[in-house]
Amino acid sequence: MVERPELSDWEALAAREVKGRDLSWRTPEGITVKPLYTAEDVREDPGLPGFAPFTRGVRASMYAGRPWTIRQYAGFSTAEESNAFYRRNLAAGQKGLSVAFDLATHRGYDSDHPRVTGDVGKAGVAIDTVEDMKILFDGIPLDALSVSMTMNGAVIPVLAFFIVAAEEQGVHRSKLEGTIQNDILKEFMVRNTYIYPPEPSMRIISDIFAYTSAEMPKFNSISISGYHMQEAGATQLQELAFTIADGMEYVKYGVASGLDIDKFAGRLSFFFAIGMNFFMEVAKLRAARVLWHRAMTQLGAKDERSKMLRTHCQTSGVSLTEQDPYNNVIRTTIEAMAAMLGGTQSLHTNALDEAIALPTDFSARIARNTQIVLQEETGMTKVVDPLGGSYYVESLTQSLVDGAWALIERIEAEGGMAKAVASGWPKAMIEEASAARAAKVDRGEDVIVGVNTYRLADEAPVEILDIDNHAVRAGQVARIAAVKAARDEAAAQAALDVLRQAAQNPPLQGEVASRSDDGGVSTLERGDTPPSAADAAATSPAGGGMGSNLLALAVEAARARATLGEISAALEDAFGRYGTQPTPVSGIYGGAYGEDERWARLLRGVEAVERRLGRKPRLFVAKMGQDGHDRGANLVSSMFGDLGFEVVPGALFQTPEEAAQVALARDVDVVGASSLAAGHKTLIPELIGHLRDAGRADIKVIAGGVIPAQDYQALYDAGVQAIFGPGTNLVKAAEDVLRLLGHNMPPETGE
Ligand code: MLC
Ligand code: 5AD
Repeated sequence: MVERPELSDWEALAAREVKGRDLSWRTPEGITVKPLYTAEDVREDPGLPGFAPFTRGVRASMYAGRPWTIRQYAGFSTAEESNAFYRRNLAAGQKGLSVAFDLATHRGYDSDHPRVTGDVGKAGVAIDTVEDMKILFDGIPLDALSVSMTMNGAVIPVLAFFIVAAEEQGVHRSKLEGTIQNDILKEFMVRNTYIYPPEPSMRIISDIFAYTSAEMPKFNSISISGYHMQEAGATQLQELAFTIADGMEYVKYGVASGLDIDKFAGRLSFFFAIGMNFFMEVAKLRAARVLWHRAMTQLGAKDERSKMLRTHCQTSGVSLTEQDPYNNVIRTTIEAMAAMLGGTQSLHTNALDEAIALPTDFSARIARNTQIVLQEETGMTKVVDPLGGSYYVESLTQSLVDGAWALIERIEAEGGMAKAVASGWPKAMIEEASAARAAKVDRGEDVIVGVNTYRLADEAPVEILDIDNHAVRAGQVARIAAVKAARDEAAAQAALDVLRQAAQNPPLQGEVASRSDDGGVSTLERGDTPPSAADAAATSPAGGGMGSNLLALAVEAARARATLGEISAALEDAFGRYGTQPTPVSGIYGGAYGEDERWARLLRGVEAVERRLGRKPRLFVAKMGQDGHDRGANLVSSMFGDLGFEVVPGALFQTPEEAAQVALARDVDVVGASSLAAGHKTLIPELIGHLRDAGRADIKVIAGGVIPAQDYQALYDAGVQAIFGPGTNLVKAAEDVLRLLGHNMPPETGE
C-alpha cells in the first residue's frame, strides 16, 4: 500500500480495475472529459461571487439573499384564458410572468389574416390590439411583478401594446419591470419568427435600446438567447459562443446608433437552455459570465453592471420525450438543478407533456413545483455557488471559456455575428451537430430511456390540452372589428402614416443619443414621470430626438388603436418581408452509419425504387403555417438526401395551397409535412384537399413532428398515410416510406 498516493498511483489502480479500458469521454463539444479531476486541473481561482468576472455568480448573496425567479413561460388560446391561467399559477407560487404569443402574432399578422388560419391561439396567446393586452393583464398589477415577453418579429407593436396597456392600468412605463426577447440574430439562425430583413431588424433593436434606456429604466431591453440554438441541435459550446457573439453585435449596433454603452448595457439580459449534460451546463453558465465580462471590457464598458451577465434559463425541450413521458419529470428536475447550480436569475421548468402539446393545469403544476421543492425543501439555496472549487467544474468552465472565446475570435475576425449569420455558417454548424446527435440516438449510442432503451410495450396516452383554433379565431376576428369600429379612424391612420414615414427614413447617426443624453434618463433618475421627451417627440415627429424612434411612434399608434397587423404592415411597407430557402446539410447522418447493414439495405431499397421509376424518388418536405421550427424538417431532408432521394426542401410559412403547388410542379412522390406548432389538424387536410382537386390523390402525404396520438385517426381519415411522432427513428421512418413507394422492404429490422 502506498503511504500518500500520487496521481500516478491512482492511474495505475484505476487501469487495473477496468483492465486498461479508456475511461475518457469525448463530449459533443470536443472536450475530452477524464474520469478524475484534481487540483492540478484548476488553472484559475474563480474568485468570489458578486465580484468581477462573476464566475461564481452576479450577486454576493445569490439565492441565500433571494432565490431565482420562478418564471413559467405560458400562453394559449385567448387573452381571457391565458389571464386566468396566469392568475392560477401566481396563486400557486409562480413569481414572475412570461408570455407566449401565438405564431400569427409573432409574424405580424392579425388573427383575421388568411395566412394564419391554422395558427391562431395554438402555440401561444392571440394578441391583435391593446384591448387584448389589457385583458391579458387584467387584475395583474404590472408595477408589482416582472413580465417577460417572448417577441422578436413583431416586437414593436407588442412592446407598444404592453406600454399602453400598463398606462391604461395606471402604471407608467418607468415603473415596468420585465424583459422583451427582442433577439433577432438567433431568429435568422434557428427560431425563424423574423418578419423584416436583417438590417432594418437591427435598427428596430437599437430603437428599442434607445427608448427603454431613456424611458423604462427597470426593463430589460433584450434577452440574448442561446436556448433555441441548443433546441436546434447546437452543442453547449456553440450555444455559448454564438450567444455571446450575438450580444457583442447588439452592443456594437447600439453604440453605432449613438448610444453610450454604459447607459444601455446594464439592461441586456441572456437566456440559455439547460440540457442533460449536467456539469457541462453548470460550467456553461459560469463560463458565460466570464466571457461576457471579457467581451464588454473589450467593447469599452466601464460600469461593472454593464459587464454582468444576468440570465434566464429554461430546461431543455428537445431532451424530453413523447414515449414514457413521466421520465420527463426526472429529466427536468436534473436540468433545473444544473440551472440553479450554475447561478441562473430566473427559470422555466418544462412540463412532462412537452413533446406532445402545451401544458395542462396538471402538468404545469408539477413543472412549477419542481422549482418550489428545490427552493423550499432542499436547503440547496442556502449556500452560494456550492459547486465552486469542484476541480471538475472549474476545469470544465475554463475549457468552455477557452473554446468559446476561440470561436468568438473567429467571428469577430470575420466582421461580427451579423455577417456570420448572413453567410450561414453558424446555422450549418448547428445543423451538422444536430444530424450527428440524431444518428447517435438512432444508432443507440446515446441512450434515451424509454425511446431507444427500456421502451414500453404499451404507451398509455396522457391527457393533453387541445385548443379549438377556429373558435379562438372567430372571437378574435369579432374583437378586431369592434376595436376598428370604435376608434377614431383618421387618428389611427395618421399615426400609422407617421410610423411608415419614420421607417422609410432612417435616423441620422447620433440623433437618438443626443436625445437620451439630455432627456429621459435624467428625468427618470429624479423619479419623475411624464411629460417625457418620447411622448413629446412622438406627437411632433418633426421635432427630432425620439421623433423617428419606431417604438415611440408605435406607442402613439397603439394608443390610437391601430392593430398589430397594421403596425407591422406599416413597417413592412418600408422594410419588406424576409424569406429564406433551407439548405440541408449532407453526409453527416448517413456518414455516421458507415458500412451498417441496415443502412445498406435502405440504400438498395432506394436504388430499386429508382430503377422502377426511371428517376430518383422525390420527397417534398413541407412547412406550412407560421411554424418556423425547422430542426426536424432539416434533419429529414438531409437524411433522405443521404439515402439518394431527390429532396425538395420547402420554404417556411407556406399556405397549404402553396405547398400543393410545389408538390405538383416538382411532381413529387411523397410530401412530408412537418408540424411542431399544432396547426396539423387544419393545414394537412387542406393540403390533401388541394392535391385531390388537382387529380393527384396518388401523391403520398406523410406527417411528422409534435402530433398527439389523439389526433392520429383524424389525420388518417383525412388521407395521411403515415405519421412519425417525436422520437421516431429516422431509419425506421425511411423503411416505412420505401414501403409506401411500393418497395417490398422486409419487415425484419430489429425495431
Ligand atoms: C436579485 N436581486 C437581489 C438579489 N437577487 N437583490 C439583493 N440580493 C439578491 N441576492 C434583485 C435584482 O437586482 C433585481 O433588481 C431584482 O432582485 C430581480 O432579480 P433578477 O435576478 O434580476 O431576476 P428577474 O427580475 O427575474 O430577471 C431575470 C432576468 C430577466 C434579468 C434574466 O431578463 C428575465 O426575467 N428574463 C426572463 C426571460 C424569459 O422568461 N424568457 C422566456 C423565453 S421562452 P434590479 O433592480 O437590479 O433589476 C422562449 C421559448 C420560445 O423563448 O421559443 O418561444
Ligand atoms: N406555453 C408553455 N410553454 C411553451 N413553450 C412554447 N410555447 C409554450 C406555451 N405556449 C415551451 C416549450 C418549448 C419551448 C420553446 O418553450 O417548452 O419547447
